[in-house]
Amino acid sequence: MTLTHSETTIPQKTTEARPVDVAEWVNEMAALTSPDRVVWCEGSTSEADELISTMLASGTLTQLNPELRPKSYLARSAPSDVARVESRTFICSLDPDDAGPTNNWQDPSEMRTTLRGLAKDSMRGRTLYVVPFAMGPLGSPLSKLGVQITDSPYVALSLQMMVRVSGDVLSMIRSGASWVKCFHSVGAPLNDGDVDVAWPCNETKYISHFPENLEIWSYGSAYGGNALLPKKAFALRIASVIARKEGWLAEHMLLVKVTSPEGKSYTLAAAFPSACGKTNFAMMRPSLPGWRVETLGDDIAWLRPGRDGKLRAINPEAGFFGVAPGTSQATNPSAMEMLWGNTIFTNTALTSEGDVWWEGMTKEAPEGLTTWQGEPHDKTSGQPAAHPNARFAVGLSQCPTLADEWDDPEGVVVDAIIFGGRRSTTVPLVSEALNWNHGVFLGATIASERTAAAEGTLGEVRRDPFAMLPFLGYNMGDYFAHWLEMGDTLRVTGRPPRIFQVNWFRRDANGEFIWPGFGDNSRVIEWIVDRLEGRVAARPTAIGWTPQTINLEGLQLGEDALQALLEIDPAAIARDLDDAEEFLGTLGSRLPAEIGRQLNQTRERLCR
Ligand code: GTP
Ligand code: SPV
Ligand code: MN
Repeated sequence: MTLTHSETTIPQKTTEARPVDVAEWVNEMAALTSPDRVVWCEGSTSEADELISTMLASGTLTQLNPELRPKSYLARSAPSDVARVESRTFICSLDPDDAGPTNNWQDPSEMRTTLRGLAKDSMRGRTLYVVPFAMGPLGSPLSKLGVQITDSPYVALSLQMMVRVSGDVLSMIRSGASWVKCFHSVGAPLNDGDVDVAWPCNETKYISHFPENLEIWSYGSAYGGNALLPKKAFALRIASVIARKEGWLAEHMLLVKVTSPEGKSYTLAAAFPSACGKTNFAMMRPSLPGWRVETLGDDIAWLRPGRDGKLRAINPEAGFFGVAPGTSQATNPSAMEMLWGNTIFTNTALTSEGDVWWEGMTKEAPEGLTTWQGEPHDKTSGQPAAHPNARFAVGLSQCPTLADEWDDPEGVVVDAIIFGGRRSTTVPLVSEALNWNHGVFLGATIASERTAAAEGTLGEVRRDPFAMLPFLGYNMGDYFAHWLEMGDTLRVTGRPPRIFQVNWFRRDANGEFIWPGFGDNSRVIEWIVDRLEGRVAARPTAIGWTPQTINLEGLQLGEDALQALLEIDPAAIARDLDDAEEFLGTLGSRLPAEIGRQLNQTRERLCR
C-alpha cells in the first residue's frame, strides 16, 4: 500500500476493519507528517521479516553470523543518540504543580504547537508504521492498550519483541476500551535524492507527555526509552497518572518468584534505578543450594489490590531491553543462554567471526573487534569497544527462567517490596523497614550513583525516590501521598507487603565492590524470606532492622567484610538524612507530613 505525499487517507478496503478513532488519528498524523506509506502492524513473523530486510538493505542492521547467533542483528546508533535524554523529557500537565519540581514542565498547548511544527513533513520519504499493543495480558483487568506510530522500522521491530503487538487491540479499542496515543518520529525526513543514514535521528529531541490526554509525543531519538514508548513513557509516566486515579501503582520494578528449599514460593518486587541490577536480579541463579528464582519481569511492574485485598502485580511488558556490558556466563548465565538468537543488539562490539562482544563478557577483549561506532578497536586506547549503555532486545519467551505465572491475567500476590540503589558507602547490604510508612520513607529517600542509562555525570549521587525520578508523570509529593494511601487501603483487608532496602554496591578502600553480588544475592533473599517467616531475629538500628548475620557458607568472604557491608555509620547516615531533607524540601507543601515525621523519627533513633 503506497501513499504519495499528498494522499493522506488509508485505502478504504483496509480501513473498514479498523476502529474509526485510531484510523482518524493515523490519518491526521499522516496528513501532518507526509510519509510515503502507511503500514499497519499486527506482530506477525512475516512482518518482522519484512522489517528486517528493509533494515539490512538500509544498513540499520548488520546480520550476525547465523551459525553463532541465528536470526540476530546488530544496530549501531548515532553517537549522539545512545541513552535516555532526561533533560528533553517533559510532563505537559495543564497545571505546572501537577508535574512538580522533579519534572521538566511545559505548557501543553505551547508544546503541542512546537511538536506539530517539528512533526510537519517529518516522515517525508519514510514509512509510517502503526503498532497497536497491549501492556499486560490481553483482556486482563490489569492491562492497558496503546497504539504507537513510528517512522523507525528499528522501533517497530523492537516493539514486536518487547510488548504484545496485536491486531486484536484494534477491535478492543473499537469496542470502547481507552488507549494511549504514542506518536514517534526520528525527525529525519528524506527529500528526493537524499541518501538515508543507518541511524536517522535529529539533534533536537522531545519526549513529551500529556497526562490529561493520555498522549505521548517523541521526536528526534530512536534509542530505548526515548523511542520505545510503551516502556517508560507509557508504562511508567502516563500509567503512574492513571494508577493514582484508579488506586494502583505503576513502578520501575522487577518481579520474581522465589522458591525456598522447603518448596514454598514468594513473589518479590524490587525497584532499583536504571542499570542498578534489576535484570540480573530477575534472572538470578542462586548460589545457595535449594533456592530457585524465576522471572516474571525485569523492569516494570503494575501493582494493584486484588479482590481479596492482597497486592497483586503484573509485568506489562513482554520482553527485555537489557544492559549488555557486565553480562557474562559468571554474572548472568541465564541471560547468556537467552541471547542464543532472535535478538537485536544495539551498540555492542562486533567480533571478527560476526558475533557480539561487550566489556565484561570475557576478561580479555578478543582481537579484531569492531567498536560500536564501526571502527577497528584499539585495545590500548582505554576506550570500551561496546557503548556502556549497549543493550539487547529479546522476547520474554526466550528466558530460560521464565515463571509460568508471567502472563496470569490476575497477576501474582506480592509478598515483599525491595528498594535499592548503587551506593559506595553509607547504605548497608540489606535492612528491613519497621512498617509500611517507614518503608515508604525509605523508598522516598533512595539515592543512587548515576549510570550510563541516561545522560549526566557518571557516579554522581542523586536522590532517586522509588527509582522513579525520571519516570514519574506527576508531582513527587502527591506520589509519596499515594504510596501512603495504598498502605491504608491494603491494611483494611489484610497486611501490606513487607518492605526492604538493599545495596549490592558498597566499596572497600581500594574502590572494589565488597559484596560478590549476582547469584550470591540469594543470600540476602534467604534473609528476607527468613524475616517474612519470622524465623530470624534482627538488629534494631536507626534505619530499620538489619541482619545479625548473613549466610556466607561456601563464600570466600571474611567476617570483617560482612561487618563492613552491614555497618551503620551514624555520621554518614546523618549526612545522608541532611541530603534527603534538602531534596524533600524541594517538594514544598505537596510533601506529606508523614514523610517529615519519618525523617524526624529516624534522626531521634540515631541519637539514641
Ligand atoms: P535498566 O535496564 O537500565 O533498568 O537496568 P537494570 O536495573 O535492569 O540493571 P542490570 O541488571 O542490567 O545491571 C546493570 C549493570 O549492573 C550490569 O553491568 C550488571 O552486570 C551490574 N550488576 C547487576 N547486578 C549486580 C550485582 O549484584 N553486583 C554488581 N557488582 N554489579 C551488578
Ligand atoms: C532504563 O533506563 O531504566 C531502561 C532503559 O530500562 S530505557 O528503555 O532506555 O529506559
Ligand atoms: Mn529500567
